[in-house]
Amino acid sequence: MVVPSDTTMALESLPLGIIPTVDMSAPAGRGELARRLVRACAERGFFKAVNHGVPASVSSRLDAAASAFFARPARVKQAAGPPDPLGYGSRNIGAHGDVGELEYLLLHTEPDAVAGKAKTIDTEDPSRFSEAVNEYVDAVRRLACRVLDLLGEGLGLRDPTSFSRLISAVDSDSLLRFNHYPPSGNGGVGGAKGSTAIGFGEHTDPQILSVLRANDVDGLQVLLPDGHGGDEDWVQVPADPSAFFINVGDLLQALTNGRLVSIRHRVMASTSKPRLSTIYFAAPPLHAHISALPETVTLASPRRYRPFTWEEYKKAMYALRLSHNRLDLFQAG
Ligand code: GA4
Repeated sequence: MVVPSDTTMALESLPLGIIPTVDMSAPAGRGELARRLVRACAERGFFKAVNHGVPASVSSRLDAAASAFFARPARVKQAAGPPDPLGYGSRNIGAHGDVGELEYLLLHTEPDAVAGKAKTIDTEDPSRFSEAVNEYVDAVRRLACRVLDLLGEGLGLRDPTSFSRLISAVDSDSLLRFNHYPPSGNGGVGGAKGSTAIGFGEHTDPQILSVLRANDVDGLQVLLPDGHGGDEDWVQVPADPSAFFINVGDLLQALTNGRLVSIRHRVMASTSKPRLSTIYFAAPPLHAHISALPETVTLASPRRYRPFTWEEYKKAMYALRLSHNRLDLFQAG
């Protein structure tokens, strides 16, 4: 047996795990962290980030604001809707008949947009809500930028900040989503078969990167990229309120010419306890041109998608069902 004497080799051969866990404090150094992130995003499109640097107080303040909103009477919540596409919604997802066992709140992360919506969300003290959101968005955006810069480095990009610059632009089109899944047992819609009720149907996220955090209730499942779509390929992601779950979005798949993969995921309704999750969808400005970075296009790996703008992509996504494989429409050819 050959034992690698070189530490780097030994670290690189560490198993990825079905759900890779990445320690963002970089105990093995920045280079190794970058390589591990690339491997996780290329082989799974998904990882769990621990020691991520987002203070627990920032997350709990946001959770308190979201829980207070969802605890309000239906009539009050409806004043923050309907989702057009932003705002409060219940059961209906998008405009083409997709439904799930949840209620949600979708916000644009631009501070003026948050302040405007906060008036209908926390009528007593709108600034309490908008401050909690702005503070959280700043912290998760920083985390997303760090991940994207490390991916840029790990992929050997001439400008490793190419991805993070797109999401940190002042006119970035990033969103924040709160999902509240009530228990589906006790005569709920899921009934006796509660665990088979769909909370949020399978889909890929259209943006660049998604950063999710949830309470201690399971439900999130990911489809392994090399799976064939059978039920056995769905992997349950055990809940961990102290971690962030990060996935590659369609745009990052396009920007890396398919090197990093946008995975399909879904949420199954829980039978006993409510699940609360918050997702930051890091997106570029509407006018941003999305085209595979030259370093990712080679003879062996020719250009897979035609260039498009985020605005164009969004138009297509809102015209389609949740589970549609939207990137297929943008294949080069
Ligand atoms: C999926 C990811 C995000 O939650 C979201 C969703 C959006 C919506 O709820 O308005 C979409 C869905 C998501 C993709 C296809 C369209 C649009 C619902 C739907 C059926 C906010 C997003 O950006 O795309």
